[in-house]
Formats: sequence, C-alpha cells, structure tokens
Amino acid sequence: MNDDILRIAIQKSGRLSEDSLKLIKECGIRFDNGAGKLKTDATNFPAQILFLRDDDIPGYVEDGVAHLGIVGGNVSEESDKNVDTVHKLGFSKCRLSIGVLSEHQYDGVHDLEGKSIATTYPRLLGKYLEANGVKAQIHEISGSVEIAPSIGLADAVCDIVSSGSTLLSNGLKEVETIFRSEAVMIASKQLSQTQQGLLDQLLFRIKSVQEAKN
Ligand code: PRT
Ligand code: ZN
Repeated sequence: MNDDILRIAIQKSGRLSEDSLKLIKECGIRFDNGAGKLKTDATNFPAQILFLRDDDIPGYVEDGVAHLGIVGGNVSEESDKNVDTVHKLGFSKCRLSIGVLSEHQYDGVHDLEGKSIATTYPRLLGKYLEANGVKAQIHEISGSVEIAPSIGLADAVCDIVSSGSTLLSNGLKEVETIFRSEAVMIASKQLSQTQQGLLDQLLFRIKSVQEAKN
C-alpha cells in the first residue's frame, strides 16, 4: 500500500454526502466524481476519495484501509472503533433522543425502568441507561424505529432527531437527549509520517474554510 497518499472515506449517498464533498472541494482538492464511482484520485493533492456506506467507515479507518473518514459522531461513537476524532465539521447536526408515546406521562429517566426501548443505537443507549442506573430492555432493530411503540413492539424509542417531525407524526414526544451529534473527521491511528503531514495540511485548510464562514 502507498504510504504517501491519504485515502479519505466519505458517505456514498445520504445525508452526509453533499456536505462532505463540498468541504473537500472547498479545501481546494480537485477530483472527478463521476456518478457511480466507488473511488477517485485527487488531481492536485496526494489523496484518494472512497465512497462507502457510513456504517462501514469507522471499521475501514480502524483497519487503516482508509486513513481518514467523515461520519456522524453518532455512528463513530456507536461503532466503538479504535480511531481518533480529529475535527468536528459543523454539519449534519442532530441528536440521539428517547421518545415515548405522547399520551404517556413522563416524569424523568426512572420512568424507563423495566420498559423496552427500540433503537439502532444499542451501545450508546446502554451506556446512557447504565449511567442513570436504569434497567430497561434494549430492543435492537435495524430501521423504522419510530413505528415501534404504536404497533406494540416497544414502550419507547431511541433514535436520531433533527426537526422532530418524525417523532411527532408517529405520535411520540421527545423526553431525553442522550447524545448531540455533528459530522466529524476520524483518522486512523496508523498514519505514516507523510500521511500525518498531509492530514495537518488538510486540517489547516478545513479550519481556514470554517473561519471564513464565521
Ligand atoms: O446508506 P448509509 O448507511 O450510508 O446511510 P444511512 O441511511 O445510515 O444514513 P443517513 O444518510 O440517513 O444519515 C447519515 C447521518 O446524518 C446520520 O448518521 C446522522 O449523523 C446525520 N443526520 C442528521 C441524520 C438526521 N439528521 C436525521 N434526521 N440521520 C438520520 N435522520 C433521520 C432519523 O433517523 C429519523 O428517522 O431522520 C428522521 C428524523 O428527522 P426529523 O427531522 O423528522 O426529526
Ligand atoms: Zn448507515
């Protein structure tokens, strides 16, 4: 493997894709991102861009297959991979919250004791419950979490919230925020000296782009 280039993994298609590509371009890095490509070489910086599913990015970065990745802090924290979070990127802000049926009375986290909570974030939810001394059943499902209470699959949900309209339209109210998230840049712990130098250059450019916007 070439130790002298930075392989940067970004989400192929989803909520992070556009802003991730925009950031890289604003840093002055040029590349051809023809539709459907899974990787592309930068033309004016020693970098290659890989287009992946967001959930796969922390693992690739831990393994050193990618040297850098852009993912939601929620995905990175939930994955528990051994990577460094090197910079917060300020886009794709959202929160991981617990919601219960609107008609249910809720007086605090202890109301969750003995309840079942549907989520795709079992690790972050488990840590939160443990920190609050609450024993609840974590029901891991892979999608459409918000529908779980209304069909009797669980008493509560723990999912990503942005505007709150998905919770509302499923008859739920947000009762606890357990994690505040935004897109982050993660880095492998196995960078060569050249790659570390390239990362420093990239971070300098990212910070300049961010400062120019403030
Ligand atoms: O295909 P791939 O696996 O790569 O993508 P994905 O479908 O897993 O992820 P994607 O593209 O949906 O989201 C990528 C990242 O965007 C997430 O990991 C978060 O960090 C961030 N993000 C920001 C969000 C939202 N806002 C968001 N609103 N991710 C998901 N949602 C969903 C949420 O799950 C819920 O269903 O939107 C709904 C809630 O939105 P509101 O506005 O109704 O509250
Ligand atoms: Zn995903």
